[in-house]
Amino acid sequence: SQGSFDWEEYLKENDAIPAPQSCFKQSVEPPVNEFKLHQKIEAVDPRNLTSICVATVVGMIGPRIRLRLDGSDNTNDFWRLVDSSDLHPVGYCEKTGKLLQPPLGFCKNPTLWPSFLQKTLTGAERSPENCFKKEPSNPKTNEFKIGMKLEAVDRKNPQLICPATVGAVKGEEVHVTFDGWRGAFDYWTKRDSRDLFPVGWCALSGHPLQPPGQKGTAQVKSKSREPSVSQSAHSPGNQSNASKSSSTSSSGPTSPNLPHDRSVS
Ligand code: MLY
Repeated sequence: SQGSFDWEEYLKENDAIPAPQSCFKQSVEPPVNEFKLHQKIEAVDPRNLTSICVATVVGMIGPRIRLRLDGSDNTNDFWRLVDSSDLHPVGYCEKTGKLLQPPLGFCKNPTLWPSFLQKTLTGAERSPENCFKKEPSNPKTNEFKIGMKLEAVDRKNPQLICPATVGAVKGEEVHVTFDGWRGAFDYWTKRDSRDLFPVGWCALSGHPLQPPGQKGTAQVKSKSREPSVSQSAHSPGNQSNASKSSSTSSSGPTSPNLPHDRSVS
């Protein structure tokens, strides 16, 4: 399905505008991915942000790498941009006087951590310094407006980046709604989240972009079954319930199919 989605056409059809680049904590030129599979790094444990752990690069897509914490199983894998400040070369903790920690849920007896650590690093390839790119600076002002389009990580399927719409803005947070999906994937996040990208970012960075879903895209011109639904009703609140109707033929994805421990950030 990659390449079958055309933003330009889609924006026209939906009479929508993209959120400006200046909204995002992303560099204008996506960073180059110089990591290699199986290399080891030090990374902030996503479930315990004060802790830095050894991690292995187990996958990559465009400028994003998939990480597995050494001593943890594959159910806690997570994705990071190569310019994430959560990533450091092996040796970072030692240099900065921090302790390398076992991951939350370390698979062995904690007393075995020191020997596990030594073993896991011995002979392993380490990502060189040049792989780690400088994190972009924070966007200064909140220019997100309801209805603006963007590309966003699907946090329930974090390998995916999808067309999305700003559903609401509240203080420093934005409500990200996924185009063509019924609300089960939507989330609130800080406006400077690394999971949000300007329209065109995937194309620029060589990352696949999912096409929008098929479920009644209550966008601008909805020949809607819900006549009173206006564009602003697409915004926050009880969207997932409001848009669920047993009489519709669309079978939106339901949470029981979804992993619960995958949310990134
Ligand atoms: N297999 C999943 C994929 C859902 C992806 C939704 N994203 C793109 C918003 C499902 O159909 O439930």
